[in-house]
Amino acid sequence: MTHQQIQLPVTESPVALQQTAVTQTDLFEYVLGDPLLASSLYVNIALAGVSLLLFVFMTKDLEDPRARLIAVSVLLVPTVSVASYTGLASGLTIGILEMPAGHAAEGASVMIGGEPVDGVVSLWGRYLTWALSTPAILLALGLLAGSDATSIITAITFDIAMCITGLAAALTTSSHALRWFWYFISCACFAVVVYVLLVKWPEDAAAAGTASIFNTLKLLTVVLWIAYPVVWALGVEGIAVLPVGVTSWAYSLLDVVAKYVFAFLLLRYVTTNERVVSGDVLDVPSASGALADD
Ligand code: RET
Repeated sequence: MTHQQIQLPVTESPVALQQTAVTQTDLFEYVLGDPLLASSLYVNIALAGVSLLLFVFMTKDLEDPRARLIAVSVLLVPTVSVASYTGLASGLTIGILEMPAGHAAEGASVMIGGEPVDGVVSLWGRYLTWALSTPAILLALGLLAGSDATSIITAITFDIAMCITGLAAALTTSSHALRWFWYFISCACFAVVVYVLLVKWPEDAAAAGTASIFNTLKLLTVVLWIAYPVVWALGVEGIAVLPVGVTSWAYSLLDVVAKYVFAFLLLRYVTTNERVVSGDVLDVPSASGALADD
């Protein structure tokens, strides 16, 4: 077998070659080299793991189908978290993005492997995994409030739309204005979720006898969730006044309360009040029932 030598085109700008050559390993090492950023990710992997074990222990004896579904959706939250933070820590769901003209981080560069690389480090994997964890939080809240399938599905679909359009806002590099347009669409979807949480579900929870715990969790959720778009806007994706490590810690701290403290309070209630939340999984009025009334 003859070995032919392949001639690579000679480029005048070796930097241009480096731009495309940032590997996952480079990003993995970049994270490890920044103690603030690394701790914001690794601490959360550990916390999510411990929470998961605690929550499994707390819920293992539940028997009622609705209480069990609440438990399963709550258990999904730290499970997704372990995956989410592992994706970020490993460099799999992190990228270097060159911000468009007009963005505060336009022309910025980062040191990767001792070399400057054009762009900023974006932890875009967060927005992707929120599309799984936040619906699980909403499903648990909707079930706790004893809400109907229509309002639960409405809240969840707009919430997923919020996360995916938030991801689009973070990943758009062609136009500064379009980044903010995506952000605006995401906020509009968020408004629907907030409406359901503040207006629709409290009425259902009052009827179901879960108003007191629901209102505590509702407040916790609405206040903390509002902080996420604020961090986005201040962080490197938005007006870039917060550096990557600080942005990441802000999200990580919000996550600790919005996920683990929230989940603990909810599960403590469900395990001690199983009979109050008991019922069918989703009370969808049947079509035949509606016809029979005619
Ligand atoms: C983004 C940016 C675009 C505008 C809006 C956002 C809202 C994010 C929220 C995230 C909540 C995440 C939670 C995660 C738990 O795992 C995407 C930041 C409105 C509300 C609670």
